[in-house]
Amino acid sequence: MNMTMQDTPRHGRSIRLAISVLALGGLALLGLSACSRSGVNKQATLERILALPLCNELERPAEVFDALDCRLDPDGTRDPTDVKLLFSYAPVEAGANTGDITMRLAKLDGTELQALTEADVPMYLYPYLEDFDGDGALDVILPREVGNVNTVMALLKRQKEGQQYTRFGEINGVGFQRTAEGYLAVQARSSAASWGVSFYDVTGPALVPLALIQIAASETGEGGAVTATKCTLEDISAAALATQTPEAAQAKFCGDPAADVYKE
Ligand SMILES: [Ca+2]
Repeated sequence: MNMTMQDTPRHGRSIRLAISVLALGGLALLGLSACSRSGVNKQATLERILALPLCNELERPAEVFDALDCRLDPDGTRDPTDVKLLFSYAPVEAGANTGDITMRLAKLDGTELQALTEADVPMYLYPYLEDFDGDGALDVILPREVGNVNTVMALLKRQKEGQQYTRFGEINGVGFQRTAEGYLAVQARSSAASWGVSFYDVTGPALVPLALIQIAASETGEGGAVTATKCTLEDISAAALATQTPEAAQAKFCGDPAADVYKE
């Protein structure tokens, strides 16, 4: 499959979102849409899409840019109106250190509804489905790069109305969870003895940082087990500060279960 990425920025971490709704109508989806008019060929298209491996069942690629095209099934059925997410990994030229991953949203008959490109990806990894904002619609978590411990992840949010996805933002951490207040908390390892937990508002059209706390091991017991920690508020947004004092914010965020990073 040839993925032509035009005007792709080759420097920096700039992200290009290429959303083309039905704009690629003449372009073959997996080289198949030209023959998708007849029932027979629709069946063939369906079989070709379903023959792609599920991204979340694939092992992490052994090489940095050696990934297989794959699919995710956010709807999980075989209804013809069901949508599939098809991920293709653009070939990376020798010497290049980033590549592009394109997510295509298609119906089983091959109709392409959207194409969204995650550009300048330093490492090809496989995406998975998770409702990160808790609105009931399964979103896509697309890892961009794994460091020593933390992973940079793009969040592709499924719109509540309609089937489109938008790039919501990017997080970096070991894991994430939603708090009782509906925030997204991202836990990142800062060093061997400290963690950072970032809290985000996920109720708007994009990820909004609210606060960052640091949790450091202050006492260790037998076997290096952490027996006491110190939690401090490192950063807070103006919006979050408008409704509470820094002391109250520190007490709130440090008291959140997401701050229990040393809990076994
Ligand atoms: Ca969601």
